[in-house]
Amino acid sequence: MLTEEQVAFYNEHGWLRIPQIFTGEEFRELDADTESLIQAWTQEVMGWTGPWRKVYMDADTEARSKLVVLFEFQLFSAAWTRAVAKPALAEAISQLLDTPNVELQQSTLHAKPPSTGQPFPVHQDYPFYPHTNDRFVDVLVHLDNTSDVNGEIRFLDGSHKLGPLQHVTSNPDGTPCTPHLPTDEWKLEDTVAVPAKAGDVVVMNINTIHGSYLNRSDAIRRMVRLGYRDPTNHQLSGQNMDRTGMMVLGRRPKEDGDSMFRALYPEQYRKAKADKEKTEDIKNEVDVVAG
Ligand SMILES: O=C(O)CCC(=O)C(=O)O
Repeated sequence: MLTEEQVAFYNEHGWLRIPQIFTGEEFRELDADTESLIQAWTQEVMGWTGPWRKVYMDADTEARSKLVVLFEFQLFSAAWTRAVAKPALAEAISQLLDTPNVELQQSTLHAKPPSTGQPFPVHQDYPFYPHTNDRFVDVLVHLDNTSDVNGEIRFLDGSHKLGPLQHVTSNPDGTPCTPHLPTDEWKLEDTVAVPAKAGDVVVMNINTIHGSYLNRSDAIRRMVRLGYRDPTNHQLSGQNMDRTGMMVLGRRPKEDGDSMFRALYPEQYRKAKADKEKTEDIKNEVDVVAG
């Protein structure tokens, strides 16, 4: 359980480090599974795109900069299934979201390869998976110790209070790029460094502005982001839209007009509803024409 001071710190600053949530054999299993999943399923990719790359990196670094990504860890490893539903973690999230019900929305590995691991431009997570309100917490599970050398997470303190901000979403030539905040207005230098130990988690509000520097060390820096929400906080678009998440605490409340079909298969539900409305529109038109 978090203390009142920890919850108040999160509400004030928009982030919180919770030490040693994963320890001992549990941590060793996560560490080993992550390593084996990276070997089996991932490849190094160029990573996030956009004009920020030329501001954050010189030409040579930019050309070499890489990222390793894997989504939905709990679908690849039983140790991760247990980890995402760990009761102590779920209880802590429930306190931060101020809800008895907690739903997992996604999980994403961001691993920065040695020497070239991509920096992250300052951004909010909101544009990647917008929701109707900010009862959404991102949990960064640290698999390695982090510091200035390997690119620890950094926050613009208290920035969650600004609410969702307009992000840059296209390159100068009009092609789409990864959402990030304009580099002339929002600077990584203004952020607070939050170094952490392997096994710690660092949590943040969906609207907290954050980023990180390049990994300059000779070892990989691995972090798994777990997104949790109050199940009545509905997603509007983006990553994992229309995927029903696993409940890790409490129960899914039934809302007005809800049904089991809608809760289990939101995409099919929306399509079926749109088809029905279309059919009804056609029928209405026919009725009008037929007089
Ligand atoms: O892995 C990092 O350093 C930053 C991750 C991040 O920006 C995110 O998960 O949204």
